[in-house]
Amino acid sequence: MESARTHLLQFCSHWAVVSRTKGRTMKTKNWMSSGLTLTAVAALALGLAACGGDDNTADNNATPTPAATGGVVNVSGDITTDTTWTADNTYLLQGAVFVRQGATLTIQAGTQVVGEHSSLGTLVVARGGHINAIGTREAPIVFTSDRPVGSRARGDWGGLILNGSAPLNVPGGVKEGEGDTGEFGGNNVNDNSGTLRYVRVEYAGIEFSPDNELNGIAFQGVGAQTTVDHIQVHFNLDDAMEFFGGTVNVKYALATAAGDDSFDWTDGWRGKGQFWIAQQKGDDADNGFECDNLEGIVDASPRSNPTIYNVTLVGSPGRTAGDGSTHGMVLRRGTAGTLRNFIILGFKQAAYDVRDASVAQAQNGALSLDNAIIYGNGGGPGSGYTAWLQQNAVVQVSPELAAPYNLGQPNFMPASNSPAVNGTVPVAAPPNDGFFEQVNFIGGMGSSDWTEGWTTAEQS
Ligand SMILES: [Ca+2]
Ligand SMILES: [Ca+2]
Ligand SMILES: [Ca+2]
Ligand SMILES: [Ca+2]
Repeated sequence: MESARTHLLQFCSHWAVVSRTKGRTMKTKNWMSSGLTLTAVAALALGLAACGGDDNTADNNATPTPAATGGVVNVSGDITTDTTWTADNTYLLQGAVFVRQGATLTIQAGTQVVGEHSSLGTLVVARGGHINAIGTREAPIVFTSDRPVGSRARGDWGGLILNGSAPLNVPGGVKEGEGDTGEFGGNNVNDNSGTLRYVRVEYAGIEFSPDNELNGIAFQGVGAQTTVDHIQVHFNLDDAMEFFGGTVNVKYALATAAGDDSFDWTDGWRGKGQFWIAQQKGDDADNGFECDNLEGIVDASPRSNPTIYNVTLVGSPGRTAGDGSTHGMVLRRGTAGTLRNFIILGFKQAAYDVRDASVAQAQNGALSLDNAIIYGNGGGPGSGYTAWLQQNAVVQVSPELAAPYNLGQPNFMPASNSPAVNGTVPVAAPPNDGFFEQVNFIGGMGSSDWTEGWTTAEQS
């Protein structure tokens, strides 16, 4: 790795060039192609004064989406004491902003947080740090792009990263986050990183080095005492949500137009999920679920083994070329899991594909799909392990959802005569453990639209 000084010198020369052009694309291209890590770029952005002769530390093209009142508050570096962001301001993340150990960042309902494109704005909650982002249906907390409405796209800024100290299955049990975003993992199953509630993360996932993109929300070794419900990730360049080990539980999650997978897990994630919906946009997408135990060490312990009830995964059925919208679920590299009350429709290839070391998990029952509706997937209902299609209540029938493929006005609600609600497909009862809700429908939504009011379907 090059020295920070080398980076700084490169940065200064790049900045000198691009500050004359005042072109955002040019600026980012220059430092992304230099392969800098997120922290390095952030540090350099903070160290701009060292370049000399350029007093312009702001991106003149940035147009933060305006807040209701108040002004734009620039935020950079470390948050080391308890801090509150209020809804009357817009907070502009400049570079990687870290909520450090011992500090709590409270974000009021209705607050808008904007990630600066030019500096790879990103919010990282470090191990031992806390975030309390509690929005409401009427006043969600929105993390979004600094570009104007209508010009926003995947990868405009970094994303939201939570690092906890819950167990991973990687050698040594601790891992370094992508792009120098800090260590995560440990021994605390019940670690608590705070609360995310009625939170949207939009147009994030910036590519900070070739093939190294950020997730919308990365749950990295996040523990079970963390509270996460009512979250949407919209138009992310990489996965909408990815779980790297840990034990965090997530309820009411919407993933729309992700450039890679809608939900991804690896490294031994053992949490719970209920009421999840993914809608893919066929221009760019991979799998609805992409699920690993651990690449290279497929029997690493603890094994990825989540329990997930009530999910609707919607692909892009018009997609016939390229990589877009491939499988409903890819289950591989030794993952286990209990998957119940699923609807999987409209993927280019199979609804699910069980691969390599996960076939043995399916054969021994540690990985199972039951009580599900599978429909309209180009590659057929399932591949790799087909016994679920014969033995379990996995039914191939149209789920009769209102408008699952409509990108601008989606509606995932089952019709009253839908097999998801009329008893055609038996509904599995989840564990009665205080997390799961007992419901009488298959899929991520019943007769009440939990996405209404706080989510977005804007396309740019
Ligand atoms: Ca990812
Ligand atoms: Ca992925
Ligand atoms: Ca993928
Ligand atoms: Ca993956």
